[in-house]
Amino acid sequence: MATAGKVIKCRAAVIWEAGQIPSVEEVEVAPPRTHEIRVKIVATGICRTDDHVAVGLFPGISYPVIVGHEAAGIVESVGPEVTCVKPGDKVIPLCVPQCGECASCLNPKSNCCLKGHVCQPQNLMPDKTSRFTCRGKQVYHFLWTSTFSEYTVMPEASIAKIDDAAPLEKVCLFGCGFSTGYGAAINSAKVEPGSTCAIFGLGGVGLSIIMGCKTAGASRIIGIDINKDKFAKAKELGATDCISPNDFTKPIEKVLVEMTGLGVDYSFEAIGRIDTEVAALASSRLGSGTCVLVGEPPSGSQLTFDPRLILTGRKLIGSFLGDWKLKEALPKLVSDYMNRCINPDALISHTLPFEKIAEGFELLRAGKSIRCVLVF
Ligand code: COD
Ligand code: ZN
Ligand code: ZN
Repeated sequence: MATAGKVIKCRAAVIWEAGQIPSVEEVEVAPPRTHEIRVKIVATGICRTDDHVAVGLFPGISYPVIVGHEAAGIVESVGPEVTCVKPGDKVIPLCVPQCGECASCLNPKSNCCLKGHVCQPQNLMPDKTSRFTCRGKQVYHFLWTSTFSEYTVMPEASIAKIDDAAPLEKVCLFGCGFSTGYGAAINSAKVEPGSTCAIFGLGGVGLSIIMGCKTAGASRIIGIDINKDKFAKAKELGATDCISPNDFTKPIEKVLVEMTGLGVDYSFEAIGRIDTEVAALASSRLGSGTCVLVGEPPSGSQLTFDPRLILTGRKLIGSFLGDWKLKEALPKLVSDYMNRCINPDALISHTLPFEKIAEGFELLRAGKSIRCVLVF
């Protein structure tokens, strides 16, 4: 392309400091270096984690920063030694990389790539420099994705090539929310046909867990949320019951045990709160239930609970980005979408032009959106 090897000036949303929502600016994006790829982002969803950075709740972040990690786009140019994609390919950025070489990538049971942000918190490219500048200042990267920019640069490990026919303004959700929730049910819990499930939190992630439970053949799927506006969509996607803790005087775990006899076979926490994590564990079935933690509580939180809850046969497990090895899993998930086996389209409650990103953040904070997709 005519822009290959050159600095590109384009729109991006910069968070200048914690406590500010992203502001749309003109930024300069340097060309990709060795093993890097520059991508034209076509569509990007807003995830709660992006807001955590805006609010200042995400650990280890340097500002100014460009966030965004749930997107789809087209390769504009590639740096030296890139082999996995070429200009023009449709791609999804990976907020958890798959380098293919580290101990986690070589372990079939783990997707926690040791080069990723969880193991090595960093706001810069692997060579410790940034490709972004704005108003003469260096701007930091986020999760090696920074998709709230019309053009962004990412390492080869953080990109998956997808079907040329995929609609980018829809499949962007595979980059985070849908894959996180759907995989928690399918891969982490391995929900079985005929089982009972409880999902705490009916945001985009919780609703994707519901879709996973339904696909796996669960017979009863109970959604729990304090915002009853979420119930209609949860039922449309497969929840058989929806309840609000605010409608009961007794603890919600007691309500769930009474509803199911001994508790649910699988409980999921998709809120990111310590109290609901303990409630989810206590709602799982005595002797055989599994509780899956999906939501990330504020940094520094400590989980405490009566150990008898697990000594009596319950299992407590965690799920990280749906336990997918994303580089190899995303092309298949997108194929399943193209073959109409899975369909997260219903999660998209709003589609806005990129310039209206502040409105997208307001919708998220007001609990009015499930997923807001921004299109460039
Ligand atoms: N009881 C019941 N429901 C509640 C409560 C409560 N006390 N508090 C909030 N809720 C509900 C809200 O009304 C809302 O409907 C829902 O919980 C949360 O939904 P959202 O829309 O805010 O968030 P999601 O679904 O987009 O994501 C939530 C997670 C907590 C899963 C997410 O922020 C997270 O922590 N992800 C895990 C970490 C991870 O995998 N990160 C990868 C990159 S993001
Ligand atoms: Zn996310
Ligand atoms: Zn790795």
